[in-house]
Amino acid sequence: MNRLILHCDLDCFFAAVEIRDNPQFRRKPVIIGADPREGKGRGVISTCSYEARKFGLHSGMPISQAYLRCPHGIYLRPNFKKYSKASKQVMEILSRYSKDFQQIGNDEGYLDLTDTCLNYKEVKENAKKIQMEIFESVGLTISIGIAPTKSLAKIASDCNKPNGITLFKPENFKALLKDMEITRVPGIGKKTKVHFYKKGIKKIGDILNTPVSKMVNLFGEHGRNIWYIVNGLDNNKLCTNKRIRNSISKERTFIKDTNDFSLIFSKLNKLNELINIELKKRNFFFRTITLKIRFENYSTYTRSKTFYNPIQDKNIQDMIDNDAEACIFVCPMCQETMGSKVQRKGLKSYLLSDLCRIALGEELDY
Ligand code: TTP
Ligand code: MG
Repeated sequence: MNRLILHCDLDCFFAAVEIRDNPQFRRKPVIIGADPREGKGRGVISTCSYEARKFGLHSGMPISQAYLRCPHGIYLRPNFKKYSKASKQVMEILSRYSKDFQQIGNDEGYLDLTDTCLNYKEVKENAKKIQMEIFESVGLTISIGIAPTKSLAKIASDCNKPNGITLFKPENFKALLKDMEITRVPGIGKKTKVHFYKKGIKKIGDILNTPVSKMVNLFGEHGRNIWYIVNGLDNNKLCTNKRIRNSISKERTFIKDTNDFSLIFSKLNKLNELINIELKKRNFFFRTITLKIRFENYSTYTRSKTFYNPIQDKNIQDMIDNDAEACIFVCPMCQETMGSKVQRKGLKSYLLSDLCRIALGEELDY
């Protein structure tokens, strides 16, 4: 029996919440992220409305570049409390449509309706009901992909954004996929794309026309996984466990580039204090510390350290200080420029992950 999997993904989530609450922003380029400071701003775009995307703006783009392309846009700082509330409301609605529900991040989820719906007509009706209910109760639009596997459903939900419903049936999905860019496939990003292009694989059809053995020869196990995905043969189940929070992070961008290490470390210590307060408040232990640094050209490096036992240690400050130093000095960019003046610009963040609660087995819901 073919499975009926839905992938539901809110449209331009953060921006859509702001537009919902400020109808005067409708049909305007709305950009959520750092303050653009008339082109001199630091940081990046979190997301933007579809009108802003017409100017080439997208998540992760430096806000200064966004301002150059779209100076008349409406630039807003994120309001996470509001987004978190909307996310919870949406997830609650989705979870009512099937006991097999998996939330991904704050604005996506999978539903398995194989046991609930008899045919495609019914599953489409359910998708429409979901869209209506979310629009009426939360005021947001959501795009839905329906397919026999999770990965295909994810590709499908992206095909008719915003507010679309896209159905891939076992008998037609290959024909629908064949002319699409390979970057539509989960697992092929900008970097992987280059390797595929070098071997002449540009469209999903090129993968479909390549034998799996050749995909393995060319790209190893990753090639095999990609081949399985586009052929609808990956059989990943939904992980229906309650979401467990497994990291806490804080990050800041300096207003001006800096290579003043005392300033960098004092900022890092402040972030550390904030994280420690949160750890204590929630009674978390952790095993891994990750540091992230971003340079003036937006190249970003992360370095992690994992401890054998979970810790929640007052002296963690020292460890973080030492690791910060290690992190900064192992950055390839620093190694390249060692000896000459190192342009270490803008320490951005660090996070603690692999959190454990002191009461073993207890899950944290957030
Ligand atoms: P996405 O679902 O990736 O993006 P989106 O909902 O804004 O747009 P789309 O219609 O294409 O689905 O991410 C959900 C939210 O997560 C997004 O609204 C803002 C946040 N986010 C960031 O803060 N930074 C990022 O780099 C990305 C990708 C998302
Ligand atoms: Mg989304």
